Amino acid sequence: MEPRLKARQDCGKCLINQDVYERIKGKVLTAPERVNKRGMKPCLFGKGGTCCNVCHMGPCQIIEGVEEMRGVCGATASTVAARNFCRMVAAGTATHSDHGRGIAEAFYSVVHNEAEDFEIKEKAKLRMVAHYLGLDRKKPIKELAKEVAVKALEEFGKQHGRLAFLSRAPEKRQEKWRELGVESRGVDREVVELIHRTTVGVDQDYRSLLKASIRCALADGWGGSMLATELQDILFGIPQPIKSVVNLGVLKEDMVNITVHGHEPEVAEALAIAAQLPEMIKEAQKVGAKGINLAGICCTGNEVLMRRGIPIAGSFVQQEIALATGAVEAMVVDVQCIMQNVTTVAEAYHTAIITTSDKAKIEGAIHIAFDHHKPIESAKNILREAIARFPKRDKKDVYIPKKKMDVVAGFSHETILYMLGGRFRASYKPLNKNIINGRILGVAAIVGCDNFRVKEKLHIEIAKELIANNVLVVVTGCAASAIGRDGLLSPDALDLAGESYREVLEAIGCPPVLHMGSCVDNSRILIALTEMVHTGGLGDDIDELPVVGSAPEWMSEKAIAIGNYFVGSGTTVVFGPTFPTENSKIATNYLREDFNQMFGASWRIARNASEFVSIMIDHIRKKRENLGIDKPKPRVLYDMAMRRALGAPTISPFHGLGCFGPTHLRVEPEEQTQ
Ligand code: XCC
Repeated sequence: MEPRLKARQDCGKCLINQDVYERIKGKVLTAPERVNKRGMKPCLFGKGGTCCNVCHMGPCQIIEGVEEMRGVCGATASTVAARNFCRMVAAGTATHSDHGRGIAEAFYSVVHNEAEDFEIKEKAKLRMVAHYLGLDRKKPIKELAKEVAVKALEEFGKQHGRLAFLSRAPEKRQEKWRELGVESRGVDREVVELIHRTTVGVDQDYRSLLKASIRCALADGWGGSMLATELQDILFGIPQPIKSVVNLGVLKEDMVNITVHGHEPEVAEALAIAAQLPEMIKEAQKVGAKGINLAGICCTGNEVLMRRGIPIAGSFVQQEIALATGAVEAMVVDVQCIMQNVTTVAEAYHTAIITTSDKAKIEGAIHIAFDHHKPIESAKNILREAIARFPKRDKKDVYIPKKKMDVVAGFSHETILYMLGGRFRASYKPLNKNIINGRILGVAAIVGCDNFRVKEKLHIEIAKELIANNVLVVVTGCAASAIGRDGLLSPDALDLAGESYREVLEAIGCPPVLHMGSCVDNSRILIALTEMVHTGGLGDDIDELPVVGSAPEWMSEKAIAIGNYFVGSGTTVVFGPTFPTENSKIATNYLREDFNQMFGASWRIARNASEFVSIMIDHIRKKRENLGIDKPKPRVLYDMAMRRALGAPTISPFHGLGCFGPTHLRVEPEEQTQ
């Protein structure tokens, strides 16, 4: 193995755009300063999961093993830690799933001709989704789309049975879920039930609580998130590799700069269309700007980067300093991960913070409700507000750092299929083959947030070391932006890959780290893993694959929901540097050992980059050993029949659309276009 990279001593987050931070110091308090100036460290009970505040006899601080330090009601540390963990899973599931419901509602309006401007872009994908929703995929597109809209919305409120997309998982995994009784019913039902279990005097067995958390989390990964991703793809297009740029240097001095921030792509898609309209460009020119420049923040940014190549100005930790460039006319936000402080920072400049969702208003912001029946009209209103701010920009205040980095994004699981297998034989076969022959050691995901409290640049250090060790790395969320800033999403980073991995990459021509999208797009990874299982040679279930996940700087509850659905689906995940059940060894051990018994995957904790990489690589090696592919294989000599078999892959009707699984259906060519 290559030597491990040394951990940095300085604060990675402050160094990202130190020059901009210096300029607002003393003017406005920002998050990195608050971390230092708050005067107290995070509460140890709260951080480790043993502060109980589900009733008002407390909050009770619990110490495991100390009788007097159980809750007033007698709640143990393991129960309280498990409850708090469950609440995070429920919140994360609710968040992704309400995003999914929002897009399902928009989809419903579009296909029922109640909305202008958007239309179905991916008909073949619509048919695939229809099939998994239990519909007759051969119906005419317009009729089918209406049925898909209704069915998709019903998935949220379903009371019985199981979520439709669970049937996309490998057969063995589905059996496991059935046996363990963790098949999710409706998304809403799982969230409500899990919250119910955690209230005073309900479920008081950490084992029962933690097992229930899987049922809820699966409703996120294979439910709300997957529906969000699939419906977004159908409406806005399946991402394909696309070049772009990341970091604050994407802002333009001579243009009206608008950052789109949050998670749902609908508003940003409409803004992207409206910003190109000659009438809007003229309006911008009238106030002295050359045009309108859109740039993304957080996952809304990832959504429009993946599909349109719109540059990313910043990740979660850069949202305040994007405003502190003094060059942003408006920050348009939808939902999630928007720090309340953005309005305070914006007040120091000419910038408008524009909220667009009735679910997410911020004191001090302007609210322009986005009407998904009239997306472009709504977008124009937003653009006009931004354009009106341009003349108020104070040139003395403007400082746009030069730093930006080229990236290639847009690696949907469909793209990976084509990329590896070629246009006519799209398949995961080459990936599996390269894993089996050892050129690729395994696959690792680095996902989730970046975090002001984490000093190291963990994402980058972990990614560098993994690719140097021939591990294929996929990324999503703010981790992807962070890794992009350091150049690892560019084919120019090939030199950093281990020799055998580099050979594979050179043949395909892609970067060593693949950007697979936003937070909800982690569901793309579930499908890619399922494809690897179906392709063969790496076991019959996801837990047999030499793959591992990580969220090295997680901060949002959503990350816990994501981690939990990966574990429930058979992928071990490594989180850190802190973990929300740590104060209860019993609960934490259950997540590691007992979950491993049940799901073939566990939650692991790492404190620094080196620990992350050790756990991840050891895990991949262990899986390789179990599969018997840890040693170089003797050459197998093929006879004619075997060669013929190699040349006759099973072509799925949903060729290139992912997750066609073991059921090989026939689709007539005209079905693709009707
Ligand atoms: Fe939020 Fe998705 Fe985390 Fe970034 S990564 S800080 S959740 S935007 Ni999902």
